Amino acid sequence: MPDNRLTRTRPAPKPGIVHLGLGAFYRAHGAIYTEDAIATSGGDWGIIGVSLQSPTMRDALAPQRSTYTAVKLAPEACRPRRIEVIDRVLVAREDPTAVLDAMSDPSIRIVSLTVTEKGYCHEPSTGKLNLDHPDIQHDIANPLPRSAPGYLVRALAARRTAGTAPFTVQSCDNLPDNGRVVRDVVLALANQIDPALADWIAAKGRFPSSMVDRIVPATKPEDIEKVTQITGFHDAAPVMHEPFRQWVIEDDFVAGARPDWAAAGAEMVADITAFEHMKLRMLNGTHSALAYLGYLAGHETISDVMADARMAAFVEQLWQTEIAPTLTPPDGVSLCDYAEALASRYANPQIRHRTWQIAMDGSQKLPQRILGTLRDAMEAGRPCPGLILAVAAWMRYVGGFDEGGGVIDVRDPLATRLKALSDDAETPADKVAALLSVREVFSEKDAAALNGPVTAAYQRLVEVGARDSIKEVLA
Ligand code: CS2
Repeated sequence: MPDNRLTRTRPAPKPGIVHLGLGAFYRAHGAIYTEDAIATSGGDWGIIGVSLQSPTMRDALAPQRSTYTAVKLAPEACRPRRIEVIDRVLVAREDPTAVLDAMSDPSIRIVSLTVTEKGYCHEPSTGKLNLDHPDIQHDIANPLPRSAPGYLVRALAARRTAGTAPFTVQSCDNLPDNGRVVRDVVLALANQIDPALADWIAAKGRFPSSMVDRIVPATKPEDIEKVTQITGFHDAAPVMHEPFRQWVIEDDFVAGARPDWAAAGAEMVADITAFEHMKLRMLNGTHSALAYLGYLAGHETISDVMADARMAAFVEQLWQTEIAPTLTPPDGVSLCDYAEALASRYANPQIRHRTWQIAMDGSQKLPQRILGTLRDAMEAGRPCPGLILAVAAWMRYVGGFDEGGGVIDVRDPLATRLKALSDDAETPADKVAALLSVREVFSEKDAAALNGPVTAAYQRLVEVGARDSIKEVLA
């Protein structure tokens, strides 16, 4: 181990939170808000991080006593900061009992999650728990779980048996109404195991929704080098993030117990719906559109995409004529200002956010990012050629070949099936029809409405490519 290895300067606060899914996003967002809240208002809100699958994060953080560097990447400078709010990291696959014990401890009052869309084991088009999911089948039959919903249910069961109040379950994933989604999957799974447990959770549990926002690209090997250069310490797991951050939280916690996140700048509100629609459609919707089209057009990162004037004009058109008209903004927020801020966040050249990274798991993302907007716009009789093109670009992408015939490394829980559907169909029209039949993504009604326009857009992608297809949809 290098002798300049990063380490702690002070003990971690006593834990009050268990966080499932300790990736870069949470370490650059929720963990920093929590550290700031404790610095201002105190409280036993240290964090026990849990990796559900891989030991990588634990192995990187353990030698540095769970501390790490968060680097704020402003266009003009980067600012490192040492984060010390994490107490320890557990690996669920290695020791599920240790995770359940931590979650059952009465001093833990919140279990938060960033497990990505697929971690909820639900059907993206309906939001319902997928009872055929192999991890869910396993978790119904076994007391030591594999899935995030399984951990929540088994730990809540242990608390009920011990006479302890439930913890608050706080989803921090990019899902609409994420509190309701996690509540529904937890109740559906609890009901399979013990209906009385489901009743207890329904009566006593709390599942506040939250809207999270900060652009955090995956940490790359060169980032680790850079952090050593600027801080003098070797950190095996730094996080690189943009300056902007936003967290809007529905203020509904068991016994009102939570860190004073408002002191750190979070917005505590009664209803987050307007914030969440705005963010999922304006930010994540265009992120996904630019990821597929940008990747096909040969752009490596979102800032590269924004440096291409045609692509930048395209995203403006998406915001102004296709997405914003479907939204009612939160009180006091202007969608024009919001779009302008997004354009400069995307263009930040310090942020090397790969189109390939955002393109991951499209089957889980499309419904809430793009398909809802399309449905609303089409019902109102407004054409959406840009978003239609984005759906066609996703179909082209999951077919597995880029425009030069190169193989794409498609990461998606449905990747094999999507590729087979595309490969087995002959013509563009058949490929589009086959992909529209994937009911986890497209409802029957969506598929019928999208078939004609998406087929036409897909055809153009094949004939002229992504950049010229974009030119054709620009007004
Ligand atoms: C991105 C998000 O990877 C993706 O799908 O769209 O992670 C995005 O960067 C964040 O939601 C920004 O808050």
